[in-house]
Amino acid sequence: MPMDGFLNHDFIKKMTQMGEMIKEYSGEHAVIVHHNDADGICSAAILSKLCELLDLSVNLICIEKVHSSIVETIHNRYEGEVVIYTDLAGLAAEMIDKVNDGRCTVWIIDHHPAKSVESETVFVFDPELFGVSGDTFVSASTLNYLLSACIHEKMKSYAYLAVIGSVGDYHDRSGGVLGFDRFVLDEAVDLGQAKIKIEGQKERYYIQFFDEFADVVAERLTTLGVVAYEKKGYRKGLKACFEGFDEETINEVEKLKEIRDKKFEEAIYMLRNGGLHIEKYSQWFHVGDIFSPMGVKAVGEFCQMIKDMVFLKEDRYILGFQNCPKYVPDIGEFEWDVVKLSGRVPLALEKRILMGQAPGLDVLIPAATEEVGGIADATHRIAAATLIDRGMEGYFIRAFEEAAEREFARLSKD
Ligand SMILES: [Mn+2]
Repeated sequence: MPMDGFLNHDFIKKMTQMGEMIKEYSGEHAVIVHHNDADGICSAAILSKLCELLDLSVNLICIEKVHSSIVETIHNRYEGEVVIYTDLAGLAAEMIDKVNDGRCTVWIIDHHPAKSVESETVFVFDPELFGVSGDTFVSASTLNYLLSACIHEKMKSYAYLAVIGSVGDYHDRSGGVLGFDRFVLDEAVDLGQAKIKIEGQKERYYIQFFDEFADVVAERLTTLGVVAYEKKGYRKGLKACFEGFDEETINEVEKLKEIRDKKFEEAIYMLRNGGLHIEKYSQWFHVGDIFSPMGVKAVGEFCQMIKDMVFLKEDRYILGFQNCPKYVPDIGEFEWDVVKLSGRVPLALEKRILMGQAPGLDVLIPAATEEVGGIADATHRIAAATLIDRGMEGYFIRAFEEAAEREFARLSKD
């Protein structure tokens, strides 16, 4: 099926325009700022390959969250060049434009809910701006793959990376990947890069290049990127995208998983012993530094893991805070005092959100974040994250509760 088969022509048109813009870029160097999970790593791998084919040398910067001081440092260091943000920053275009102040050309290629910006230098390419759910139908890897493949024919060899990114973001949660992710999966199958296997009620995608299933590869990449974030584990993940995994790396992943599991057990113990605070709409906790040296995506993974455990209330939003380390491996030390917040929902509440009976985290978290002057960045309906200043946690919870009160009242009126 050609891509024209998809209904959203504006989206396809924008992709072609964006492709033209990238092809015509006359610089010699590009900076790729990417997220540290499987989707972010695969996105960076796809884009760096494209840059290589376009004769652009590349600097890769892996960050966990977009923050104005990180943006400031990057744009200072690479003034006059092109900075590509991927698998993050969709909602941060305005802040980036302000900090950038015309210094760099900025391309934001993201699939999280986004806000576009009127700017001469900052361009946002995000399916959410066209009414296509980036949470369900397009991973950042799929987006980068489609864009890259329309710029350079050789990029078709990397369709398998898009499949891994989609699975990494759980876009197969309904039993198989859908929409644009599906389109790319079909392409990978046609090109002999992937095979679809049905196990029970669910599809699994066998990736020829890795001689392994996409979910297994995605978990390895995310583990390297998150648990070994401080040690730049994502670099090993990026390398594996083109060279495969050697035995040493596979063993390292196993050790990292043990570290993660132990830390998570400690946190569960803490929650079961008074660490969980119950509000009217939410249940929340603060892990402080106990997940260190894991990156702050750990608190999101932790929320995901515990969300249906019996000690949690099944009708309340789960909110977890983790202190952000001051050290960003690819950039250096930062003078900031911020906490990461991750939100998830138990299954019963998830169903109500998806049926439109309860507000999603994509509404509540940005609303509460704005109240405390933070930056909501990656927010989906049933999974979301944000950064706020340390010390504002209590205010955030209050703002979240108020937003929930308001939104539930609105929904019951409709
Ligand atoms: Mn993603």
